[in-house]
Amino acid sequence: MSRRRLSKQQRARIARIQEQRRRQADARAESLLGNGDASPPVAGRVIVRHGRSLLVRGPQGETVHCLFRQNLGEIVCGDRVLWQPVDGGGVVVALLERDTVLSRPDHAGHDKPIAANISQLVVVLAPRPEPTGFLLDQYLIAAERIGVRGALCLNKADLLDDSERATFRQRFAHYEQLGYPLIQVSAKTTQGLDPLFERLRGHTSILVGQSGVGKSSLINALLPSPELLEGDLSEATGLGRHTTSAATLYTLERGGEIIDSPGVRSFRLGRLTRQELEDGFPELRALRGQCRFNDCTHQHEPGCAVRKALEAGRIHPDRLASFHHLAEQTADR
Ligand SMILES: Nc1nc2c(ncn2[C@@H]2O[C@H](COP(=O)(O)OP(=O)(O)OP(=O)(O)O)[C@@H](O)[C@H]2O)c(=O)[nH]1
Ligand SMILES: [Mg+2]
Ligand SMILES: [Zn+2]
Repeated sequence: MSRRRLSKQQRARIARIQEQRRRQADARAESLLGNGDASPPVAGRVIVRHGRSLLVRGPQGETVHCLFRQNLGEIVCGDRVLWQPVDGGGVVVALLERDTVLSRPDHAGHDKPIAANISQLVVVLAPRPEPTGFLLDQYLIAAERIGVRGALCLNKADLLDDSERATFRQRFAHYEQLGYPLIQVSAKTTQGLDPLFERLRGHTSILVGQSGVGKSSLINALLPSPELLEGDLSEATGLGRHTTSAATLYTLERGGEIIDSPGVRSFRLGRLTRQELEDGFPELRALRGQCRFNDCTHQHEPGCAVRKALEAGRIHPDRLASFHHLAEQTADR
């Protein structure tokens, strides 16, 4: 039997089990609602989602475990909802409109939301694991596309001496020129946290990046009581490490909200047209319409404003390389 056939059967089996669980969850939610005293629904904010249950923050800041009606679609961390108090918990009965949503395509190419109602995306980088510029660029394009601020946080400054620290920062200095703030910190020593607090104030920010760069450690350092982070929100790996398994929202005492997210190896953007891709690069967007040919690929065409800017040092070669790489992936459109 071919591998493919087997995995198809497995997929069908998984789909059946999921559908069964979905129906069971729905039945549970409905029966809880039926037993309730029909008090009016209240507003809430989704703190974290674990499978078919949610931790929701209510109007008084209290948290309540909620089931949800399964026809509401994908509910994620940061969502605003209406929930109905029932015996020992709640049932989410409505999903309110989102300001923004960060998503990524699943295996089938459908957009899957990761977090909602964010206003800032902070890409966390560290000397170890070695950063990949391509991943960084993909995240910043996602931020541009959903219309939220992008920023870079260089963590683990304590691993570097003064000159290495300057070199590391210099490596990303061109992002600052593009309007993405650069903040160098150490979650371990808490060095540099004040500028980060300032940057987070007034925003709902999501921390994203490779696994192990220190997103959870940073949130730990930013929160007054670190123990808030532990418990069921992160799971221990065999290596004695904690790796985040679900996006989780925290409120900062000094203002703002911050979402921890599971680390990734890669972040795929959905299908984008060339135009949409160019819009994701502020430095390319600024040159819109200035190439001689309006379908210029910025590779070898005469009169290319982008190549001219590259030669003049106004566009970083790595950024243009990312663009070409992504343009290839998104094919001919
Ligand atoms: N030296 C040093 N180590 C750090 C710092 N921040 C985090 N670490 C360490 O880096 C490792 C990974 O930290 P995490 O906070 O779990 O990283 P993460 O980005 O949340 O990882 P995922 O949840 O898997 O995405 C841990 O061993 C931390 O102790 C730092 O500023 N300096
Ligand atoms: Mg983590
Ligand atoms: Zn061009």
